[in-house]
Amino acid sequence: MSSATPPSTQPVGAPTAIACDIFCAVIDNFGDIGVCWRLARQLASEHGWQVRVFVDDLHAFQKLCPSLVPDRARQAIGGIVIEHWHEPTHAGETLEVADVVIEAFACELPPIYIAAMARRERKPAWINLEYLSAEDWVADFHLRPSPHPHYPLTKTFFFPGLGPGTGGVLKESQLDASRAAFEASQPAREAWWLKTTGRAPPPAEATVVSLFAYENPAVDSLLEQWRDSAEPVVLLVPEGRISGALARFFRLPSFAAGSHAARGSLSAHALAFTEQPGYDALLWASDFNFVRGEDSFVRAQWAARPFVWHIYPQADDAHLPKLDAALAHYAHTLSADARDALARFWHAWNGVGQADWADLQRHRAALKQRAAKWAAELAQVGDLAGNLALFAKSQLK
Ligand code: TRH
Repeated sequence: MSSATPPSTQPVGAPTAIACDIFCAVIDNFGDIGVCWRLARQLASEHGWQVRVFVDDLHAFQKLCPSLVPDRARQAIGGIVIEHWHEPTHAGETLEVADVVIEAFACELPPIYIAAMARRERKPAWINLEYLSAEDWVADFHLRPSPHPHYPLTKTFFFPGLGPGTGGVLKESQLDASRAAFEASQPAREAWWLKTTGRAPPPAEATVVSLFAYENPAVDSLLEQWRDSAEPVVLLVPEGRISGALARFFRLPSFAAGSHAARGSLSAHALAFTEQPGYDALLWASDFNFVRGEDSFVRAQWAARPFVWHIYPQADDAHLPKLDAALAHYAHTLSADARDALARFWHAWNGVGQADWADLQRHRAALKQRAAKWAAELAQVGDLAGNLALFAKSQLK
């Protein structure tokens, strides 16, 4: 039996591979490093690039990549080099400039690194990877060049998005097949439930909900609605910022990983935060996913199940137009009734109005259908890593 690499894939780290440096400053939570790490893994495994990730917070990183050693200055995981980036001037153990330099979310590159980029005979492709927004203006700004004021260098703005003309969102080439395999395999799902909750899968009539969210005042009423619902609701809650509300509701001192609790129709399991690739199975095991920020929001779309988005809150409610822009893409083919119910619920979950679970559940079948169709539509925009690799290579010619 041959274990040869498929013909289209270049082996990771081959000498001729494109070298790529990704710089990531963690603002908070896990989305900054979550997006960078996912991108790094995909550029390495699917495009054969030689990737280095500079990240300033190895502790946040370790949560989604447990094999990382937080006090190590330089290490390699899965063929990807990880450098602890001591912002702002540090540029790694040795100053090597890559072919493709990705500055994530407008974090500033070390000045000595920029100076070295300018000295390099073959100028690197310099990309500022922006945050995801579904707003229309994104397509106009995607791939706009920005010449450096002093150096002969041009930085290009790369905008993820949900519509045509944007950079798209990250999607691994094997993702749909992995989801289909999980969905098709009863033993795989049983094993997942046992490993993750210590219990067998719930009965078919139960609604399984995953809950990954920031602190949210709407959760108290929602927990009451689930407690009082006619059908059983099984809640899967990764340990984190919403856990305190669960503890209060169940009158427990904490709702740490491994905890189980029940009230009325609601039973809840607190889950350990998994390594990043493991998060998808939680979405696939659930009927309804509550997600947040950027990366889990994208994963919920690929999971092709109805979901509710807790958008990252910004000053002056600047996030609300972004929420509506995402709804405009996602919900536009739903009936007016279903679209309004979804918008009401998403708004309520983001602080505007009252979250009414029964109102949303009335449209469950339509939402389920839409979720699957949307995943197919979104795939038409192309995968971000592929789009980025294509653009970067066009710059290196
Ligand atoms: O953690 P987030 O809220 O991240 C962010 C940050 O706040 C960031 O500053 C902000 O700009 C951005 O949102 C919009 O949510 P997000 O983006 O979903 O990132 C969470 C990551 O954690 C994602 O990659 C999935 C991963 N994850 C795991 O690896 N294991 C888990 O068990 C869970 C629940 C998540």
